[in-house]
Amino acid sequence: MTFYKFPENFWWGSAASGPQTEGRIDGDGKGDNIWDYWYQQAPEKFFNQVGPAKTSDVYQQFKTDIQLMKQTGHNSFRTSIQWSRLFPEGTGAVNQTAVDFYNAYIDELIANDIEPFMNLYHFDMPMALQEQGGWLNRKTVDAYVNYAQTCFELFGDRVKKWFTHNEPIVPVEGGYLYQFHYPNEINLQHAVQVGYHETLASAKAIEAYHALNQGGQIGIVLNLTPSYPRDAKNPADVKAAKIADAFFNRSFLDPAVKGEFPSDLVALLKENQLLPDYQVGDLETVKANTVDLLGINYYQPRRVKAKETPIDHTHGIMPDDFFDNYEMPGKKINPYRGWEIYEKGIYDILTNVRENYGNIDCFISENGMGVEGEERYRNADGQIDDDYRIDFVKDHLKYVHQAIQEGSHCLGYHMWTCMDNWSWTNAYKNRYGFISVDLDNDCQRTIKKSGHWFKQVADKDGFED
Ligand code: BGP
Repeated sequence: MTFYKFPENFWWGSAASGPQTEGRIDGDGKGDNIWDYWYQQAPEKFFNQVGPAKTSDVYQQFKTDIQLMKQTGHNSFRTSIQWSRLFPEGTGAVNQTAVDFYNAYIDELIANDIEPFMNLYHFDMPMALQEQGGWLNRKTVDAYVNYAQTCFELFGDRVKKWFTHNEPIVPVEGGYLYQFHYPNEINLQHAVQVGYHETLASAKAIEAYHALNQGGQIGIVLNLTPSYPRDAKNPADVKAAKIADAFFNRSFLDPAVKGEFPSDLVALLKENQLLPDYQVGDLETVKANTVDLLGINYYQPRRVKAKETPIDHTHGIMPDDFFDNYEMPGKKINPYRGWEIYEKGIYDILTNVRENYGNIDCFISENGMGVEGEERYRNADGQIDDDYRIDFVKDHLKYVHQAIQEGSHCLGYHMWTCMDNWSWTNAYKNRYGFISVDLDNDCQRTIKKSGHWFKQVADKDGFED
C-alpha cells in the first residue's frame, strides 16, 4: 500500500458551466445563445430531445447544491457566467436579475469556504452576436472584452481566479470543422479566423483584468490531447503527430503561455493561404498578455499516423489532409463516450508544461468519465455505486502525483463534474457527476459513492492504494 500525498492547499473540487447547469425560467431575463437557438431549430439533434433550458436547475437550487459540494470535499469549484444571461443581446444593457443571481451564487460559495473559479466563455455565444458572425466577426472580440470587463468590475472583488475561455479549440472544431456545434460549418479558413479571434479576445481580457489590479489571477482552460505517433521511430508518423499537435494543442497553448503562435502552424497556414485577417498591433497584444494560470482538461489522447487514406477535397483543405487518426489496437476505451482512457497522458501533459512552458502554475481543470445508464448501479439505499469512477480518478491522480513529485506546479484537481449535467447534443446521455440528478423527479440530487470517496481524499489530501 502506498499513500499518495498531495500538497497542502491542493485544490480539490469540480468544474461545470453555466449553460450546462443553470437552466432557464420565466422572468430570468436570459437571452438566447447558440444552443437555445439550435435546439429551437433542430431538437432532434439532442439526445432524447432534451434542450438547454432543462438543465440541472442550479439557477434555483444552488444553495442546496453548495451544501452537497461541501459534502463531497470541494474547496474550490469552477463554473462559468453565461454571457447571454448577463447581456441578453451580447452587448448593451446588463440584466440585473443575472447580476443578483451570480452575486448570490458567488457569495454562497465563499460563505461555505469554496473558492469560486469563474470562467467567461464556455461555448455559449449570444445569438444576437452569432447573427453577425459570432467569433468570425472582429466586433465580437470587442463585445467579449466589454463582457469580461463588466464581470471583473461586478464580481472581481470576490472572484480571484478567472478564466477567459474553456477549451477554445472546441468551438473551432465543433462549429467550423466537424459539425457538433452551431453553426455547423466545414470551413478551415473560418475555423482559423474564429480561433484567432478567440486568442485575441483572451489576450485583451487579460490586459483588462491586469489593469484593474484586483489582486487575483487570470488564466485559460485548454483541453490538451497529447498526440502520440503510431510509431515513434517512423518519421512520417512523428511528423503527422506534430502537425496534429500544432492544430489542436499548440494553436492555443503557445499564444496563451508564450504569447506566440507556433511557427510551424503559421508556416503551414501561410503556405495554404489560410492566415487569418489581423490588425497591426494584435501580435504585440498577444505577446504582452499571457496567462497567470493554466487550466488543463484531460480526457483522451490522440493517436496519429501518417496520411494513408485519400484526401477528401469536398470541403477544401482540412487539418485531416495532413494526418490520419490511428485506431490503436487494444486501447482501453470508455464505450459510452467512445474516448480512449490513457491515464499516463495526464502525466505527459504536466511534464510537457513543466519542460516546455516554463512550468507555469497549472491545475487539472477537468478530467472525468461519462457513463450511460448509471441507474443500474443504484443500490438499495439509493446511492449509485460508481466504483469505476473511483478507479478512474485514482488512476489519473497517481500520475498527477508522480508529475508533482518530479516538480510540476500542478496545484489542483477538478473533476468533470459536480452533479450530472447537460452535455450539449448528448444532453443527459452520459453522466459525469459525483452527484446524480433525477430529471424526472424535480432534479433530485443524490451523492454517488465516488462523491463520498472524494470527500475523504480531499480531507486527507490524498489516498491509499
Ligand atoms: C469538455 C467540456 C465540458 C463537458 C465535457 C464532457 O470538453 O468542457 O463542457 O461537456 O467535455 O464532454 P461531453 O459533454 O461532450 O461528453
